[in-house]
Amino acid sequence: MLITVSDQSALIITDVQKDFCPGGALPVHEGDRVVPVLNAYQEKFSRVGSPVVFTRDWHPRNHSSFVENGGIWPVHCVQNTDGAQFHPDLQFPGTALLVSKAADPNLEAYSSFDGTRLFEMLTRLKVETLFIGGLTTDYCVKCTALDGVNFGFSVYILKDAIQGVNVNPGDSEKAIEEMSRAGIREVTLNELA
Ligand code: VGL
Ligand code: ZN
Repeated sequence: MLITVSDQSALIITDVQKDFCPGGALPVHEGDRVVPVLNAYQEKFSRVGSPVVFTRDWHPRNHSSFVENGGIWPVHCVQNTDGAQFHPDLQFPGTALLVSKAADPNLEAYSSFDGTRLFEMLTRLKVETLFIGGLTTDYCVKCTALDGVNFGFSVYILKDAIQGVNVNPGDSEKAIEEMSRAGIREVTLNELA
């Protein structure tokens, strides 16, 4: 069945940053695999004038999620560093919207709604349906999708354009099950009209 992208849909491209890709500080296995697929999704949304939102993990150097500050992650996506840049092959059109998250040193924020203007941005644009892809399935994609449902959006995840960090084996599968239980549906590029 085809799903139609309308002007009430938004594409959310989550954290496709160098540090989450092979060679980065917190590399996701085959994280860069999502890049060409997300570029193809962007074409579909741009064609009908639907908003495309890019989120980025944007930590201060003293962020509490880093091991040295009591957290669980290696230092990654530090504001204004090379590792925090988007993957160089990811298209970033002039009309793109940018959301930076987890910038408060004392708060972990996996959801792109947490501590940002994303909800206001989407409401102002009269968006009703979210299509969420990017990195990582088991953290940021999952938390953003679940928050999206709680905020009243209809939510799809891009099954062919997400990749998980899998701290424990199977975390991505578990995340997908959790999202499914919350009413989040999966879609692939060829199912989008
Ligand atoms: C993320 C781990 C640490 C994510 C952010 O964006 O999914 N994962 N910080
Ligand atoms: Zn982070």
